[in-house]
Amino acid sequence: MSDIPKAVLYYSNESIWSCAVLLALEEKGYGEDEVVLKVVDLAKGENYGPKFLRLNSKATVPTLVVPLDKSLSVEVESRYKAITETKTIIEFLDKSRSPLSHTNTTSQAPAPILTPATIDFAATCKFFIEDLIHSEDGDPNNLLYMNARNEESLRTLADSVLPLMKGKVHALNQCLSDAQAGNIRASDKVVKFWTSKKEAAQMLLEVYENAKVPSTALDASAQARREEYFKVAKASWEVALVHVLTKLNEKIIGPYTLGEQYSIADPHLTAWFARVVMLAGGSSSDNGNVVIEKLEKHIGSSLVLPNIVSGDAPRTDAERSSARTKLGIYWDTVKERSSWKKVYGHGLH
Ligand SMILES: N[C@@H](CCC(=O)N[C@@H](CS)C(=O)NCC(=O)O)C(=O)O
Repeated sequence: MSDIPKAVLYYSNESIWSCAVLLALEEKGYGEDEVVLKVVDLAKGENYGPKFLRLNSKATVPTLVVPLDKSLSVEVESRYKAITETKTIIEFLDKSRSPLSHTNTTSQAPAPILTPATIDFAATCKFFIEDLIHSEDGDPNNLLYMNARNEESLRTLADSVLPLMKGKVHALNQCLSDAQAGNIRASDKVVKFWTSKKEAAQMLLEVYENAKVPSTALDASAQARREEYFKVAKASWEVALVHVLTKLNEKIIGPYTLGEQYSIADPHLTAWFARVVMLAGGSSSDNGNVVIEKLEKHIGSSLVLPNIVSGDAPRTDAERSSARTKLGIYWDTVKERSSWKKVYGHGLH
């Protein structure tokens, strides 16, 4: 069995969408030896190297490289394809391990089907994943980079994101100079891609590098860039994210996204929510009420999540959880699962 080509997950622990896939692997009962895990160091810009770009031209993790169906025997030379979107990776993982397909596994864990069985639920699931959790308004990486709306929080943020941003710019500069010197071969398209990524990263880098300088001591253009940064940060946290949180709190059926059963939407929502809570100063030991309070405090008065009014239809898990909002109940419910403990047991990331 060890000779059979295995799927390889390229991931990073710091990557929120990688965490969604790690949650899904555990929920689906994949054994440790079924998928090979390979770390991609984003702080060293490993995702931008030509080798990784050949797998995924968007340079993102998670990326799942799977042997093609017909190459599952050792005699046939293996052929692979790369799946480069979290949504598609989780769908693939859901389909690839079913109660009837335990052939290549050492895991005895059940293989629940996470994809909704009805057209209506499939549409609702798609709405949660695409229109809310993976929407531009809720982009957790943007929320990370824009997690400062005043000078004090900008100084704190810079301490945590500077190494990553510097590593990224350094790696992109290296790729560009290697290509120019002819040390590596890169198409015009790839050079353009590196250049645009570098420019975007450099703009943020400049704001973080100046973080310790008071506004009054900045030159006019650096001051304008900081003002613009705060404007975008405010819109991201106080308008766009509030919209997504409010919709989620309204639409989650409860206690899980689609009701009583854990579904394919849940690894996405759990990872997304854990990241947003972490950015708002929450921790893995907080309960559902505390994380909502911390979110409301961090975001400010624009976030008001309505409590579930007592007298609503009784919900078993809601009764078990003391949380007062649907998102709070969601937090308390997913925290009990082994997937959560495996991925976030040592803290949010
Ligand atoms: N749409 C992609 C987004 C993946 C993504 O944004 N990945 C981030 C980490 S969570 C990444 O690889 N960023 C690399 C970089 O910005 O350098 C998905 O859903 O898989």
